[in-house]
Amino acid sequence: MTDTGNIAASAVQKSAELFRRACTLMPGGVNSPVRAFKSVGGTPRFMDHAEGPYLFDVDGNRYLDYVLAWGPLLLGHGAPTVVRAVQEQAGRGMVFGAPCAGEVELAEAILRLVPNMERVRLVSSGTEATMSALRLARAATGRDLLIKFDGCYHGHADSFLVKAGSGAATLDLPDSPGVPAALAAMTRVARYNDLDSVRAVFKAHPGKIAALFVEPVVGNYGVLPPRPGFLQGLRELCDAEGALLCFDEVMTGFRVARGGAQARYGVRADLVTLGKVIGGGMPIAAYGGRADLMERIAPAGPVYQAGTNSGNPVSCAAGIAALHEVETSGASERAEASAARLAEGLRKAVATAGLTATVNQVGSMWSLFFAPGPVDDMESVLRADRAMFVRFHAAMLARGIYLPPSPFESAFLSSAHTDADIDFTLRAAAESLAAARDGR
Ligand code: KE4
Repeated sequence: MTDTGNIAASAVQKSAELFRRACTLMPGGVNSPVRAFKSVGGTPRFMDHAEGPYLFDVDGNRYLDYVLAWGPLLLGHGAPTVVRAVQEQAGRGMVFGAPCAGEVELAEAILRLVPNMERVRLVSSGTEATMSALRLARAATGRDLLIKFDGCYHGHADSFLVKAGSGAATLDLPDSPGVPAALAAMTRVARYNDLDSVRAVFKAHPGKIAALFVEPVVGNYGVLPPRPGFLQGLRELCDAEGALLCFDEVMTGFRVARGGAQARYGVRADLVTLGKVIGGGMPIAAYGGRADLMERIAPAGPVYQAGTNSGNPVSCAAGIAALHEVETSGASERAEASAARLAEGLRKAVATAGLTATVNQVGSMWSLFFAPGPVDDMESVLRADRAMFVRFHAAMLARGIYLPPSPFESAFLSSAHTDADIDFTLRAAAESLAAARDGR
């Protein structure tokens, strides 16, 4: 891309027609709510193909992709080693319903890369991973209650749909109907980056908290970094109260550092959930951690959890190829360097436009909030100017930059984004910030 493209609304007619049909077939016309563009308006773009950092929609428009399927594509779209691995495995067998070597190799790669992971169980989605980790924590401690943080999202299992972020926040449904009140009451909510609010929950429920789940770097309320000492404080509180500390690294895994948040911040979790990057674009997730906990999972122990596609051979092949790149090619570090360069450029563009905005970036995750800094908790996110966000998002989309269609999401970088792509993005951002500022 040499100049900022200009994708007029009329250039999305095929997407509009597909969306019209989709809405007669699937709730909201999508299979995951945040894709529906509800909080930014306009036509969701139906994608036809993708390559490297680029998406191509059904109307032939090209976008620089900063959503990257909500995190999995650390290597960008169609990484050759991943595609070859998928093709080769698919030809040998899509699914066996029996163990295969790929599960062993992927588990070995995960245990090499993720600290404190002595055992791992592969599942098919992040929701399954956190749901299973919670069941294990309740079984291991004999306790029922869970602490989560407002704005954090851990998938859509009932116990986590309380003050949830991501699409639930986007649609203003942080507490979903259909979750029994008695179950929701077992989820106690604290404030991210506020250790006193965590102490208060433990004090109110002594000996009752099975586990504390946290996104160590929040990605589902935009990117919110932990304040110094916050994660270590959670470790100490869980140790003092006999609760398990669970890092939900479905998003932060391999993105905030090659070894995830445990490596970046030097804080040990008892259980870790993973997803996204470990599948290289194919559906897979995992939970794991201390052997004495994981050995309670059936068939080694009595805590039941199962899945038809758990450890799917094609997904494992993709994940092995993706994690090989993480281990050998510095993919995490290259994506982080690009994200840091983009974040610095955006801060300069904001200043040039005479606007107030905060750019948070941790590893290869980043967010731009139209709010004064620091932005590191729910209250500060809610102070952001959402109308400005909507105008900025539309202006960037018109210039061929595909940003998350919600202020409650993280944007990402891949190792496929080049300096030229970043420069193009910054030129588009300068124009888009001015357009948003002037109400254009
Ligand atoms: P899945 O069930 O969507 O595979 O993973 C759930 C999950 C668990 N934990 C964290 C920290 C997550 O970010 C997620 C899923 N993330 C969202 C994006 N914020 C997935 C995109 C979507 O819901 O369509």
